[in-house]
Amino acid sequence: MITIHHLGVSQSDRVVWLMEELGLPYELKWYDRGSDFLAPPEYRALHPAGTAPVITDGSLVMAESTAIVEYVSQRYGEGRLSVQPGEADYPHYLYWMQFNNNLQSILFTKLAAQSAGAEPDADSLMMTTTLRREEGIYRALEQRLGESDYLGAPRFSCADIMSLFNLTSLTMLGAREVDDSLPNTRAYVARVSERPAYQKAMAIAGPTASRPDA
Ligand SMILES: N[C@@H](CCC(=O)N[C@@H](CS)C(=O)NCC(=O)O)C(=O)O
Repeated sequence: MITIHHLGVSQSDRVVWLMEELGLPYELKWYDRGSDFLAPPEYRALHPAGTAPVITDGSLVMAESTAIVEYVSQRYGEGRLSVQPGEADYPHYLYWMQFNNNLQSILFTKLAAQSAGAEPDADSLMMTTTLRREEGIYRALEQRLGESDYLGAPRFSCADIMSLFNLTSLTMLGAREVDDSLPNTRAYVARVSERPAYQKAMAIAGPTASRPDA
């Protein structure tokens, strides 16, 4: 059985969501963040990358949520929530499976520049590029969701599981709020958040959940 090593208030909640969508059994092992809000030493010891999520599956220890989600979907979910190469929307699926890391690299570049003293609208090459990329990625999101109810295909897929955290919880860390300026994205967040498996997963492991034995 897969063990999800869940770090509180983190994007490892998407692996719980995936398992609930697929109706697969899993064990949840909960780790609280330290007072510095970072992963505790026992979490960082799980995998050399030291990031959440991590899953274990027998002797396999796996990090990086894009890889984990596709691995579980293909190996245990018969690819039901993946988009297959023969499907028309396959290129969209590949693109939107990268949205998570794409957006977070832009966000963290911006936050790093700001914490080094740069003004949000400073006229430096790094800030100009970062702000342009940030604007571009939300423009791409709005355009895609104007054409399709879901990101990776006309139906719900792993690309949606990968992306929602960035439009909800990540705003706590400075990501753009999904407000009236992003109407298609706003409607999408409302639509996807209604899914029973999402609501169940967030009750178990979402940002306001606490460890079951607490
Ligand atoms: N690209 C990675 C990002 C992982 C990541 O940044 N995880 C955060 C939690 S949301 C983390 O490990 N934070 C704790 C720390 O760095 O100490 C993935 O999708 O798995």
